[in-house]
Amino acid sequence: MPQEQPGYNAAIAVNQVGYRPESHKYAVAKDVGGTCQLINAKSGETVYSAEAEQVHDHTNDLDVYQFDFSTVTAPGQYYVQNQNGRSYPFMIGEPLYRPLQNAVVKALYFQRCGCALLPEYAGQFTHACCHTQKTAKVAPDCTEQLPDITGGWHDAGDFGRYITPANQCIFNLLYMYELFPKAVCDDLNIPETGSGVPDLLSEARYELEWMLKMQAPSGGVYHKLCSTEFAPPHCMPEDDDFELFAAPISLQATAGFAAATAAASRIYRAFDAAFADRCLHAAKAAFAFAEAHLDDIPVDIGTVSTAPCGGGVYGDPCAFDELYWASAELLRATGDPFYEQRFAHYYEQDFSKTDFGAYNQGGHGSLCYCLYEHADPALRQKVLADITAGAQRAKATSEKDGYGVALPADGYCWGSNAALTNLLGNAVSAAVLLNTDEFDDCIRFGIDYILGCNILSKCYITGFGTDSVRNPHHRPCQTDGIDEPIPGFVSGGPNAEQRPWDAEGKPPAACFIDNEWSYTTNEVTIYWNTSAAFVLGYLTNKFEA
Ligand code: 9MR
Ligand code: 9MR
Ligand code: ZN
Repeated sequence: MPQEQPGYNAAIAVNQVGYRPESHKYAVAKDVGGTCQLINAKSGETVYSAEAEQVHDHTNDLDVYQFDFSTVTAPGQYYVQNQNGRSYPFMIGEPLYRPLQNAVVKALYFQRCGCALLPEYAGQFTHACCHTQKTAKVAPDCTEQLPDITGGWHDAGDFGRYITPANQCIFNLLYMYELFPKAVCDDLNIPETGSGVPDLLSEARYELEWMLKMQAPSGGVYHKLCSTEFAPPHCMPEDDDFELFAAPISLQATAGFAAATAAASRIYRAFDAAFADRCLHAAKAAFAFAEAHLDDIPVDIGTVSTAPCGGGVYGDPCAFDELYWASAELLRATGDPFYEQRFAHYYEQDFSKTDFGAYNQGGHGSLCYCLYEHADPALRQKVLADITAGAQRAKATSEKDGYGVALPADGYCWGSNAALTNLLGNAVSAAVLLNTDEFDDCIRFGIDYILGCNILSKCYITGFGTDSVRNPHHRPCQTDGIDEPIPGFVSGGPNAEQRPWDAEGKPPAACFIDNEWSYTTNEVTIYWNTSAAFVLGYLTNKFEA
C-alpha cells in the first residue's frame, strides 16, 4: 500500500528524485484534472501553471491527467499542486542519473559472497564472511564434486548463485563500460577502488572469477549452486549453513557463459592479458561443449530443479538465444569466420532477436553483432532492423501509456521493473547504433516511472525519493536490525500474475506491496540492478558527462 505521507497527495505522481533541466517533464494525477501549478518549494512561489491534459491510461484502464512543465528549466526544489493537494518534492537539476547509476552498481558489492563486508566499504551494512563451503557435490547422484565454489554474488534476496542471471549481469556491466565511457568511474568505494581498473570492471570480475569455477573440465557449465531449501527468511549470509549443491550442466548456462566470458576476454585484455586469455579459453570450450551436446543434453535440464539442488528454478526453455549471443561474442573476440557462420545459423532459429534478460538473451547477441566492425553488411542490416523495430514498439507503447511506460499492459510480471528496463535496453541499443535521440523520451519516462511517476507514487529504488521501498524481500535487509534498507536496490515491482495479498481486482501497475514477505513483488536481484544500471549508464554518458 502506498504510505500516504501527511501533507502530500500521492495521487499526483512525479519522479521523486527529479528531472534534468532540458528534459521533457510531466506529473501525472489520477484524481482530478484542471489547473495544476509548479511551485518552488523554498519560496512557495508559483513558477508555472497550466491545465492538465486528460489521457486514458490503457494499462490500468483509467483516466489520468498529465501536467507538462517542460518549459521550466531553472534548477531548484519544486512540487506540483492540484486542487486536492501537492506532490512529493523533487529537483530540477543535475546530476540526476549519475548518483543513481553509481548506487545501483554499488549494490552489487553488498551481494558479494565468500568475503566479509567491511565498514569502510559497507558502512553500517557489514557482515562476516559467508558461504565458506569449499567444494560441492553435483546433483542428482552426488558422485562428482566441484573443487572450489566460493565467491560471486548472492543472486537476490536468497543466497543462491545461478549462472544464467549472472550472464546477463556481465553483459550489462561490460557493455556499460564499452558504450558509456563517460559514465564509468573509479570511486564507488569498493575494495578495488583506486586500483586503476574501473570499479565497474572490478565488481564484474568478482562474479566472473566465481563463474569460471562453475565450468567443468569438459567445458560444460553447471546451471546453479543452491541448497536444497532456501535459507530461512531471517538469516544473515554468514549464518546460512545449509549444504550447497551444484545443478547439472545445462546448455543454457553453458552457452550464455561462453558469451559472457568471450565478452570479458575482449574487455579485460587492456587491463590483464592473462585473465583475458583465461576467459577466452573458457568461452571457446563452453561453446564447443554446448554445440557438441545439442542432441544429448535435454534442454529441459535448464527448466527444472534437480534435487538435492533446490533454490530458484530459472526455467529457460530455449538455448538458441544464448548460442546466438555466444556466436556473436566469440566472433567479435576472435574474428574467426567459423563463428560468423554459427551466428548466421542461429539467426534463422525462432526466438526473439531483441529481448534482453536472464532467460531471453537474443538482444545481447544482436547488439554485439551490430558492433562488430567486420559484420556482414546484409546480415547486419537485418539484425539492426530487428533492433530498431523493437525500440519503435517500446516507444509506441510508452506514448500510449498514461505514465509513459514502455511495458505493455500484460507485461506486469514477476520483476516487471526489470522487464521494463530490459525493454529500454533494446531502445538504448537502437539509440546507440543509430545515433538518434528518437528514443530518449521513452527511456527517460521509464526511469521516471521507476522513481515514482506511477500509479502508486512509489519510488522503486531503495534510498532514493520520499516514498521509496523500505522493506525488500532480501534476507540481510530483513535480518540486520537496521531500519533502512541497503541503498541502491531496484525492487521487482508490480506483479499482476502472482499478485500480492491485497491486490485482488487492482490494475496491473498497482499490484505491489512494500512488504518483506512479498517476494513476488518486492525482492531485489543482481540482474534487475544491472539492467537498470545499463539504462542509467546510457543517460549518464549522454547527459551528464
Ligand atoms: O525467499 C525465497 C525467494 O528468495 C525466492 O525468490 C522465491 C521464489 O523462488 O521463493 C522464496 O521462498 C519462498 C518459497 O518459494 C515458498 N515458501 C516461502 C518462501 C519465502 O520465505
Ligand atoms: O523471476 C522468477 C520468476 O519468474 C519465477 O516465477 C519465480 C519462481 O520460480 O522465481 C523468480 O526468480 C527468483 C529465483 O527463483 C530465485 N532468486 C530470486 C529470483 C527473483 O525473485
Ligand atoms: Zn554468501
